[in-house]
Amino acid sequence: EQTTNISEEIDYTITGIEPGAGLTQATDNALTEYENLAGWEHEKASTAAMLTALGDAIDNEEPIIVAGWSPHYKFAKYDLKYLEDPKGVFGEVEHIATIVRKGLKEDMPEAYTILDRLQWEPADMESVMLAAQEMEFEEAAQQWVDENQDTVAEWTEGVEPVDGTSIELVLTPWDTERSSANVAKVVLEQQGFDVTLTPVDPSIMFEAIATGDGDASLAPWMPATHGAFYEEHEGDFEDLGENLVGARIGLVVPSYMDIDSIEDLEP
Ligand code: PBE
Repeated sequence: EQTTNISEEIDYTITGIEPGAGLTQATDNALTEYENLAGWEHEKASTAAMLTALGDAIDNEEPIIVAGWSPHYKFAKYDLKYLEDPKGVFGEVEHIATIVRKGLKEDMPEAYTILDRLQWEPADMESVMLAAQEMEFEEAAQQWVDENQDTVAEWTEGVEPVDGTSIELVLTPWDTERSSANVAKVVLEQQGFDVTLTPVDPSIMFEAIATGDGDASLAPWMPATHGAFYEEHEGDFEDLGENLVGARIGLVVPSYMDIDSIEDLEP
C-alpha cells in the first residue's frame, strides 16, 4: 500500500488570497519561517478563487491548504480546522480596531463618540455576512440595526443629531469589513451623517487615515494581521480600541485531512 503524502498531493502549494492582504504577508512569512515549507508555492489570486478551490477540494474529498480567517462563513459551511502554528507566524486571537484621523474628535464629535462606542460580537458580524449572501450588505446591515436597537441605542445615547455632515469610512474589501462598515454607515446615517464607504487595500486604508484623506476605519486586524502597516503609520492616527474581539487568521484545511500542525507537513 502506498503511503499518502499530503505535501506531494497538494503540489507543495498553499492556496492564498489577494496579494495586498495582511494574511498574504503572514503566509509568505510562514514559507520563510518554517524550514519544512522552504521552496513551497503560495498561490495568490483572490478570496473568490480560494473559496472555489476549497469548495472543489471538499466536493472531491481531496487535500488542500488555504490561507483562511474567521469570522467567515466557510467555517459554518464546511468542517474546517486551523493548522497549529507553533512559531506564531499568524499570531493568536486578534481584535479588529477602530482608527480615526487626527482632528476627528474636534471636527465631528458626534461621529467620534459613536465610533468610539461601536463594538459588537463575532456572532453579530457573522449574521450580517450570512444575510449578505442573499442581499446587499447595506440591506443586511440595516436589518441587523433594526433587530439590535438596544445595542445601537447604547452607541448613540446622548449624541446630538447632525444635518448632513459628510464622513468617509475607509474599509478593506472583505466581507468582515463590508459588514462592519455598512453597520456603521446605517447608524451614522440615522444620526444625520452623509456616509461614503471607500474600499481599498489594507496599506492604503492605513495611509488614508494617517494622512486625513479618510475619516475613520473599522478594518485594522490587530496585532498580527495588520501590525506592520499599523507600526508604519503609528502616531499619525488615533486608535479608539477594539470594535470586535475574536478574529483569527492562519492556514486552514478540511477536517478530514490527517494533519494538525504546520510543522508536520512533509518538506
Ligand atoms: N482578511 C480579512 C484581511 C483582513 C480581513 C484576514 C483577509 C487581511 O488579511 O488583510
